[in-house]
Amino acid sequence: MTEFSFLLEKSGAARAGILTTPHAAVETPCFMPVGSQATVKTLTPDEIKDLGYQLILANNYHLYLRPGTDVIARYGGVHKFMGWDGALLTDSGGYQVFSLSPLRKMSDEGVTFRSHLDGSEHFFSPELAIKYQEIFGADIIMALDECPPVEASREVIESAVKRTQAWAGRCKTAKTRPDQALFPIVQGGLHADLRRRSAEGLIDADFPGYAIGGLAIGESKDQTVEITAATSDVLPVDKPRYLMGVGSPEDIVRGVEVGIDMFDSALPTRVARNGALFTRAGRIDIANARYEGERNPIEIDCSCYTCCNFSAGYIHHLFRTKELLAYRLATIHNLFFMNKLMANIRQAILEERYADFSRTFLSDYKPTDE
Ligand code: PRF
Ligand code: ZN
Repeated sequence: MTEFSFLLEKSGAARAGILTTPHAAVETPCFMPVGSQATVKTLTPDEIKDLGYQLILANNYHLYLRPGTDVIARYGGVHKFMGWDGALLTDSGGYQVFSLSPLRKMSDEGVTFRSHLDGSEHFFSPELAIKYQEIFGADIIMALDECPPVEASREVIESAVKRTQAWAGRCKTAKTRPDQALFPIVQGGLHADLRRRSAEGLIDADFPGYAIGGLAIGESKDQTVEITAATSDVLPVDKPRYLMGVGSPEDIVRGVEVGIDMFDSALPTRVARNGALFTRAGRIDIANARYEGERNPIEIDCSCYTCCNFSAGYIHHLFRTKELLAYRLATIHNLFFMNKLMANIRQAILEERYADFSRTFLSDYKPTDE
């Protein structure tokens, strides 16, 4: 597959590279904004590009249920449907079936689930997850996996590892499009030995990149980092590593430290719509009374559209009055912050001062402002 490649510019614990896909070349470590329903909430594709993003994420589960594969097929895929010409990754839906469906039944064949929208019954097999993702046409597609809750027994997690590996093989066999890269997903809960076994089994089947799933689902942040490190350690050096569903600025800085190249999370855009804005000193709550009448921007030296044009007091007013512009301006600021963070991370790696960067960032950044 010549349309897909990963060039490592700097390798060590923290890595910097360039991920080339049919629609765009992406500098790593990268953060992917989430657009589950074929829209990064409140922004246009032009705005996402202007913020510096070349790769975004959509979801097989959401798009399969609504508007459905037939509708998207009529447009020739998600890119044309949503007017996005950059790179796109779709998640397989395995995780969403677990987190959103009110009812599901797993077997080796696949998973039967009920729609969270209307209760209708549906079935995903590895083969169908690939079939739908081929219709959607993302640059990177994900294998169907089983993601048990963190507190599940070792037996349940061991069986999920086996099933996830068998399903990755079936996804690879089912795949027909040469212009899409398929990533399998490492599971194994908080058991370092199961993580290693899961990774090694997938590596034997040789994929163009590997994802780490089943984390950031309720365990402590130290556990997330520890298991990510143990998994990352056994993954091939020359392939991209994607930590699914992570996340926050502080989690990304720690993930990069243990060798992760790609991240996605709805958190920066979701918390923005609740008035939680990222700054170097941590998250602020713009609805707090302390911002009433504030004439400075959210962050004095931020060069995002929001900070260049509006005061923190004005954004505070928009949130207090629930004006729609509030959600757009807050999303723009947080996504600008995330992109700037990734650029700073990358530069620090290239200049071989990532340990310093990480220490300084984590000591300055307070996850919440109270
Ligand atoms: N599997 C899939 N998608 C995911 C996860 C997973 O385990 C997670 C867990 N953090 C987020 N998104 N397929
Ligand atoms: Zn800003």
